[in-house]
Amino acid sequence: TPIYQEAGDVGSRTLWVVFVIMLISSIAFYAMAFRVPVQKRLFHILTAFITTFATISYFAMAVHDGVSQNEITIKQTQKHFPDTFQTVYREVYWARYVDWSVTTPLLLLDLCLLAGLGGANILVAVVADLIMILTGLFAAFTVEEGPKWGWYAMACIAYLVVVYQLAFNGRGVVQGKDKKTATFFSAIAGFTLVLWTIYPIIWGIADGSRNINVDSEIIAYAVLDVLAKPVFGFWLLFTHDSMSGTASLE
Ligand code: RET
Repeated sequence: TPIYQEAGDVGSRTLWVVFVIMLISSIAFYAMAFRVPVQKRLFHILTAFITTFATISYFAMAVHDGVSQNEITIKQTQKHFPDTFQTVYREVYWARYVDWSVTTPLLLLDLCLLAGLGGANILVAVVADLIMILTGLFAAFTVEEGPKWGWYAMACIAYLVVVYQLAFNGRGVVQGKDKKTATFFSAIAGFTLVLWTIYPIIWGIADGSRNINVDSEIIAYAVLDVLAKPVFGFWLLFTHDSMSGTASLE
């Protein structure tokens, strides 16, 4: 008999709660965008788009679109007995990867523009980020252990490129701006890097090695997503609005 690993009540309710948080944040960000002068609006619009995509993807997951079943066959070898095979069906929330492939580049754009990074560096960060999400998607759907961790390793290397762009190039170039912007960049980019690093860890113990159940996986990503999008967004926009001079973050 196959084993089904799927969301229970707690998981489904969590998806709806995050859907509402993303929706309310999006409305708030669009409202804030209207209130600032047009020269300051770029960060507001980017940030509002990020939570808009998250709203859509959480809706998709909550109504159970954007979810598929991965069929995994596990060979159980026992002494003196013939090999037995156990089939596991685990839910894969692929809507996350659609969301991440759009929103993580937009989040990076927020940070790169704040730092004042040049076009080439922005492009490298964004493309490395896309490679990270796409190879992560392959990792999620490949059921063979070898290729799965191969894809995962590729995604991690791409992630290191993103970290390098923010932590080294971003920090370097923001030093040339006013002190307030430099301090703020260090804080919010540091917050981002810590949060982002937890995603591959969760992935490894949830999707990767199936050591935690689907409900725990949903809750872990829910907490991270709320911190990485709405909390990040409010922090960025309130700070941006309070900074004197419209050009300070452009
Ligand atoms: C995967 C698995 C493969 C290895 C790595 C990953 C990194 C994912 C990241 C996701 C960030 C998502 C954010 C969402 C916002 O709400 C794809 C999990 C490195 C960094 C910030």
